[in-house]
Amino acid sequence: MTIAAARAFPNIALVKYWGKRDEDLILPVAGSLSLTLDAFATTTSVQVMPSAEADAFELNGSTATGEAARRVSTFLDHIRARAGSAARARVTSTNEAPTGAGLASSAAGFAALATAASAAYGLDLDRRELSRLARRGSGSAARSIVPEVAVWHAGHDDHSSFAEPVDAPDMQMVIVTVDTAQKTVSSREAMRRTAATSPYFPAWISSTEQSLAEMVDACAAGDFTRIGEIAESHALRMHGAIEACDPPIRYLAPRSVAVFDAVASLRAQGVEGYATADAGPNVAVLVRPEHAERLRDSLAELGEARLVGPGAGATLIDPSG
Ligand code: 2P0
Repeated sequence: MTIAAARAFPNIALVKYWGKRDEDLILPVAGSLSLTLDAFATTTSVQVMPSAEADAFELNGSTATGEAARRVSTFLDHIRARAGSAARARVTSTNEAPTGAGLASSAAGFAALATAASAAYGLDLDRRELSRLARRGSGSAARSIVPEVAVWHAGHDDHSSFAEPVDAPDMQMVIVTVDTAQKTVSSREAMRRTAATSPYFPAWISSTEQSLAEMVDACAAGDFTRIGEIAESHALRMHGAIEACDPPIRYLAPRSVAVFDAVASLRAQGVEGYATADAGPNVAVLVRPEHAERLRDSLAELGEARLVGPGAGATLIDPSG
């Protein structure tokens, strides 16, 4: 095959990935666990072009240059090395996430690219191999290969660091967009700074290992309340470690904090949701399916609130469609 296309969705971590132990292989300091969404898809097609002199990357209808294009080419180099090919490729990608909402994620992007490009270069990879490959583009992409709830095992080398599905109870999420501005410090840079300067980083690693073990048990037990409690406190620990950097980084905005407070007060009224936030001001609220619409309606005054459910892993689609 010389042309292939794939679709993948972003994921929201309930136990977060924050910090690398190997920058080249993208091995994390600890494992993580996430929910793949059923919205904000990225669709990517890859055509191998044996006579082209360079890779070409088009994102949302515009030719990408600089860092974004370099990351795609470096990623294709891993696939070319494995496929024994020197041929360049044309990569065309579109994502459905609203610009700047923090969901136009590298996770969906590299999961779709890994799936499409490996097929276009003639590699036949199973899901575990695709997860390991996607990880080389962006750590969190390892999880977007997997449907619904994924655990990413930290591992100790390229072979042992991959995501796989875990059983979990039914859960939904409300994504509350409080700010659409681009973040000022990338996750990649902020992870480095946290590892190098945050006095809380060693505690972050050990507490993440403990949270992950507890989270995996809570998922297996179908204990939604415990899953939510771990997710919310764990997210605030990540932001605590990040805010303690030198110079400091703060991703949460006053309106993000207002959403956390509103979620706590809704909980006291019997609407069971738990808030989490990534490297930006927008908040994702994990919610029991039976409480989802009420939670969404209650949070709509604080930002655009969208209800999303568990989604599919990365899948090949018809390149002509
Ligand atoms: C996560 N984030 O677990 C955490 C929580 C953001 C906050 O994974 O450097 O874009 O490409 O491996 O995957 C964002 O990190 O970083 C991320 P790289 P990535 O979802």
